[in-house]
Amino acid sequence: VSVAIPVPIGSHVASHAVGHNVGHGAGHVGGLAAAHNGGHGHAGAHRSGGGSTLLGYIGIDTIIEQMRKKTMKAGFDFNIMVVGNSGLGKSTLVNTLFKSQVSRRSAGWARDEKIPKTIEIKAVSHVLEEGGVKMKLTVVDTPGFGDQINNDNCWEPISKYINEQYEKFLKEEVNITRKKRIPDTRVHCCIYFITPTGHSLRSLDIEFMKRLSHSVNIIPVIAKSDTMTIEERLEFKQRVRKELEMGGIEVYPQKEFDEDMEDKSDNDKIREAMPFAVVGSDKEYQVNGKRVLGRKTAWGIVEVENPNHCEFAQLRDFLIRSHLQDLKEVTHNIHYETYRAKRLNENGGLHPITCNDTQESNL
Ligand SMILES: Nc1nc2c(ncn2[C@@H]2O[C@H](COP(=O)(O)OP(=O)(O)O)[C@@H](O)[C@H]2O)c(=O)[nH]1
Ligand SMILES: [Mg+2]
Repeated sequence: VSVAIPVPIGSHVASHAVGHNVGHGAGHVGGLAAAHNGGHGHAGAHRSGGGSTLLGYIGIDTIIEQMRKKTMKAGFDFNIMVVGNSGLGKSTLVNTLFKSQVSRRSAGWARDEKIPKTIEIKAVSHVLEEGGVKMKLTVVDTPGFGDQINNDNCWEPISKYINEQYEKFLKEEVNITRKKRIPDTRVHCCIYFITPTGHSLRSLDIEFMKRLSHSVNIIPVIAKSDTMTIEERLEFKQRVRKELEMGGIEVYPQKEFDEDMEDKSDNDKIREAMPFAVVGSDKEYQVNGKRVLGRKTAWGIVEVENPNHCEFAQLRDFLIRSHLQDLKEVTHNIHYETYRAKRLNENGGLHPITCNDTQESNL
């Protein structure tokens, strides 16, 4: 790893502390030299220069701040798909995750309404902002999945949708007048809702995950886990993991994409805890003087964000706070790349794809 050129960059701790705190204020309140070094985890690199103050600070580490500013300005896309039978709490969970009405609740069957014959695919976008960072969140809902008597091939329209987004991106990418920033509608993660039967996965579950695990990041969750006891949950989780393994199904985070030992040990913990047994709710209750999201039952309140009650908080932390960027990267570098390679191969080159859809620029 070490580079063989011994350039004496010099210890710049002093000058850095005085002159280069500008712009770190927002992210690092009270950003003194110590906190700053600690915060970025590069204190070691600063000190390794050997004490020469001749050259002083160059400012390479300000790339982080520069990137932060750009990211804040540009915002980013995050596209999440939910799949599972009706009534498993998909819309509720998405709203719980993002603490807002980003997903419409199923209205229930009206009197003369028939069960839909096919799977509808609905994408709804919202711009959410937190700490000055804008996220364009698109929730792709798949009402009707698994609701028919014969559910053969019900993964097909979903697979088609996922590939269509790759195709759209590819078309933009190979355009001669391509956009500076290609709008990203690719599905970054697919949350698959497992019915809390306590028995085993259904063939529909296996079939879906098997078919799609190579084209999208699948995150299975046990829906409505408040309907199971702690023991039942543990046993069910174990069984699901075993069945996934027996079926040769790799869900996200996939072992083969761990980049280093740190990744591996972080992701091993996730893999051992999967599938997260979740509870969703958009109602608030007062518990010990604090307002919490929960479900009120005859025997008490199930607190959605209490790790002793369910694994919602673990799912949220994993999905948003630790792996959001990785979900995007795996989608781009692995799933999209696979699609792209296949597509360009079967086309024998780029040309046949570019011929339509170029009317957007008004040249
Ligand atoms: N017991 C329980 N009920 C839930 C949970 N999440 C949602 N529900 C309820 O289940 C019903 C269907 O929820 P909805 O989010 O519309 O399901 P969807 O069809 O999968 O989108 C609603 O009455 C919700 O209040 C949960 O975690 N546990
Ligand atoms: Mg719904």
